[in-house]
Amino acid sequence: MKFLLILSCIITFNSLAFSQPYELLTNVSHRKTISLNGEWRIIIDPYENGYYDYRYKPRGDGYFQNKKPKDKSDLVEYDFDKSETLEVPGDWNTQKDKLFFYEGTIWYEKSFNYVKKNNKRIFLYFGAVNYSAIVYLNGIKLGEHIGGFTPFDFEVTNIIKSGKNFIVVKADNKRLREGVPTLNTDWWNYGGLTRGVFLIAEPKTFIQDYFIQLKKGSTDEINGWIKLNGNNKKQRLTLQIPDAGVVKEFYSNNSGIAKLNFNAKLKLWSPKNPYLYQVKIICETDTIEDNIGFRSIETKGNKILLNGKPIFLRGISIHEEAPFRSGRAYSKEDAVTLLTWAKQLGCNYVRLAHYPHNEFMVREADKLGLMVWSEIPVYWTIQWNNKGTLANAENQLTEMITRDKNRASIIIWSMANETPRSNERNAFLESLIDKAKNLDPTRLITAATELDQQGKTMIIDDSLSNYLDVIGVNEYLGWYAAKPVDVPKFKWISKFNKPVIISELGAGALYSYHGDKDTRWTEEYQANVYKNQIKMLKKISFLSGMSPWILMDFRSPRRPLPYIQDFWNRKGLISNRGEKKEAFYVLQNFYNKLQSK
Ligand code: GCB
Repeated sequence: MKFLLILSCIITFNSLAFSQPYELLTNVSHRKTISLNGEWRIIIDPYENGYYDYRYKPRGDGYFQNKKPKDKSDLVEYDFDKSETLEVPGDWNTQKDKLFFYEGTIWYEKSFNYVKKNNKRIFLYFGAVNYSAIVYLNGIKLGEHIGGFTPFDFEVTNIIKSGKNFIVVKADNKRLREGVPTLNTDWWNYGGLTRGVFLIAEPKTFIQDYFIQLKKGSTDEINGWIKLNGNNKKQRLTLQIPDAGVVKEFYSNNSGIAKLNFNAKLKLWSPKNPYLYQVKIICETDTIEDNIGFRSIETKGNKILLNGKPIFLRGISIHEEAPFRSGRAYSKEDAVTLLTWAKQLGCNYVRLAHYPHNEFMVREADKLGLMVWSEIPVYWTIQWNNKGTLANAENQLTEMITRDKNRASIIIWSMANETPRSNERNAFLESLIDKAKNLDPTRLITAATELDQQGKTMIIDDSLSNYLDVIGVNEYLGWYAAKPVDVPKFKWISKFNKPVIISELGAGALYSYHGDKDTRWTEEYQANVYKNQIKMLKKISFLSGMSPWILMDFRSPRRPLPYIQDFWNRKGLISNRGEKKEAFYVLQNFYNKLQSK
């Protein structure tokens, strides 16, 4: 035991050197990758036996060693090679019945062959692991990551070998009071390696990241930076945007950063013309391409301006729930299905709730011309006084913005959803807002704030709004409060001269359950709520947009009502099997009329 303890100390100490993910590589789909997707071996480990010893200390000989008995008398109490499998990407809950409600640790193992090239640096990239991950390659700990919806990577150049290698990941989706999100959410806690896993090969000095966007408020001045990673930091770089006739040269400094600032005559990206330019960055040691749209987004009084002109956001909220098969959505096909439904509804905008969705969603939104609200899971009752919680939220925010800051579709970063008023909350969120503005000075900042109700008057007065560019409010008149028939009688007051988006409204209905409009859960009831909401919304002069709740039914442990919910939140305008409910057409009709105005 003593020996084991010493060994475990050495390993824990050694691993500290690698304990953080590497700086994030962006635009992975345009890099040289080898997919590690497919079948992974798994061990279900509710007691974390593969991690802790019987004194609850991290074991030096944990499952990450992927051990085999040395001889016939050797004791090894696990065997990945004989264990069951799960598909990656994919949540575990919907792949095996026994894992449907599972919350805890599952170990994933993947063996693969690799041919090493001397002049390359190699990175191991995870699209997302919910919620926390500890990652090992060939028995060596690479690091840990917390947060279930954002990517991370590790440099493995010196650990990966030619020949056989194995990766082990301890994925744990235990909910935590101090977590982001915290214990309580209204969506399924899908666990596991929910997005793709890739090896990325790069030259010794490579283009790690870049920010190529129009300067705030401008429609012809590109402002940004390119960042090189490696020893050869000072280089000559060329930026080409062939369709705009742009060929510009820059020099990176000692830190590998080249600042960009130049004018260009551009076709602007908009929902009507979602034009994406091919952008090429070339340095002495590397090149990378991307498809980038250019547009400006600002506010003026209570209006949102896209490319300098007021625009009303005809939106819908979307969870990352897979259409037809259910489970966490992860593929391009999932993204195209969900966003095509939004287009059919007449949307020019989607709210991707309540966490950063996979990259296909924002890339497809770019192509389809849908503006996007993207948010982090700072939801309900976060521990506002906990510094670790704030650092965790800041990290998720940083990873979201780092991955998606070049997507024209994204116009708004959201910091939080329905968080209770307090000074501590404001301080926490102000800190996130500062961070977001620092990382990306071009986009608007929002949050779904709290409302006050006095009789039939709704008052927008949450002091958090002082720090926001656009105010989001969720209201469920006709469902959680007030009768549908009374909804049009409600008046709205805002204490702020800022644009307001109704970021949620809605009602539940089981597809094909029919009755009169006063019977809960019928399609008629839901449609009636939408009709009355529309009557009310038309009268709110300062309204700049809306994203009713929600495009498609989604799984939630808070929704047990037998025969109706069966653990689905039924507020979808479309059922989980892809069937459109009556309310879909009510909203579609309203959006079509708005468009033709
Ligand atoms: C809300 C939450 C959302 C819930 C929704 C509901 O206000 O923001 O996450 O799913 O209400 O259905 O109650």
